[in-house]
Amino acid sequence: MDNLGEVLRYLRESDGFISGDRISGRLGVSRTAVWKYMNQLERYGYNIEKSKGKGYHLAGTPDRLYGWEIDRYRKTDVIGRRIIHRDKIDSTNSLAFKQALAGEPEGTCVVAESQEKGKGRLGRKWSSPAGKNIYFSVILRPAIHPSTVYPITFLSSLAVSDTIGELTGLEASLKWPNDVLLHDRKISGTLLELSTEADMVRFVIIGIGLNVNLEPKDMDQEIKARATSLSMATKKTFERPRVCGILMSNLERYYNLFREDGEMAICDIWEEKARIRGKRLEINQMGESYKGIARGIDRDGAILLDIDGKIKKIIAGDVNF
Ligand code: BT5
Repeated sequence: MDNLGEVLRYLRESDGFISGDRISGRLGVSRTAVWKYMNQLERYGYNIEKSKGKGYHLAGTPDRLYGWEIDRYRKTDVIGRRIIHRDKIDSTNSLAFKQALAGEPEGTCVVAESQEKGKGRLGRKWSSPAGKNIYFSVILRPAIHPSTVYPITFLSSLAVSDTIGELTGLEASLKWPNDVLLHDRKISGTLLELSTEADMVRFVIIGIGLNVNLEPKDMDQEIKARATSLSMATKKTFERPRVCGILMSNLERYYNLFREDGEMAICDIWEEKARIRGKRLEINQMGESYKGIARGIDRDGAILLDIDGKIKKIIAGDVNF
């Protein structure tokens, strides 16, 4: 894939056409090999104009989340250094989990154009139509105790919210525990899955769904009234590889902070950004409903709810809108 990425770079650098000779000289491969790369690019959906006298010209790029397209925007050392791309998948989290079990190193990402069984928390579904959004999962291997893993969800939401800010200038809001909202509608969710061994985390999978060019007509009835996307909020379309590259970069920045300064640093930033202290909330947990005033986030990611003067610590649940 490296040579293919290089060929694309040469095509993009040249304003008009670039000759087969030049490419073969720069890559140190035959002209027949260059011709084969062009055919390969066409199979991936690139529009290549071929002229006998002038050579090759890149006339169109497909809207696809290929790793080498994401690489153009990704400023990371670890997250995304290997990207597994699929057109269709059951769930990016499931494949990332399998890869991690088989020893895949930290940073590998699974990215898909569509998911047939996109997963939310607690067996819920993540609506994942093709070619519209970002569905991606990254394998992390932090050397931490399982009890400190939960704030990784917060670092993911923070990375998503910074990405939205960078791309649109809009301020997203954070909703406990894993939602990112824009204009009070859900635009992104994170699903954390982990594997542990004795007192250690073996690996964590962060799975992020981010609605990018999703339109109301693409939405299931269930989410129509509650979901939004970057394009719905701004009336613009976005290059998904760019969105993904920026997201990976922000994720790595927060992950480094998590490793260097610990989970509390992440919880503090999240708590501040979510402006959760003092908010009156109703939280559902396993069918029980609790009303109270949020007093903050504990270092394990739990919310501290003040119910008539008594603090209840809630580890997992959903805040009602
Ligand atoms: C989440 O669950 O928000 C976690 C979503 C994680 C999805 C990613 S996609 C890549 C990776 N691979 C996977 O298989 N999953 C991860 P939860 O808090 O339980 O929210 C689920 C609820 O959000 C659903 O019950 C719907 O109400 C709503 N929802 C579903 N699809 C949505 C979408 N595309 N946009 C906005 N809301 C959606």
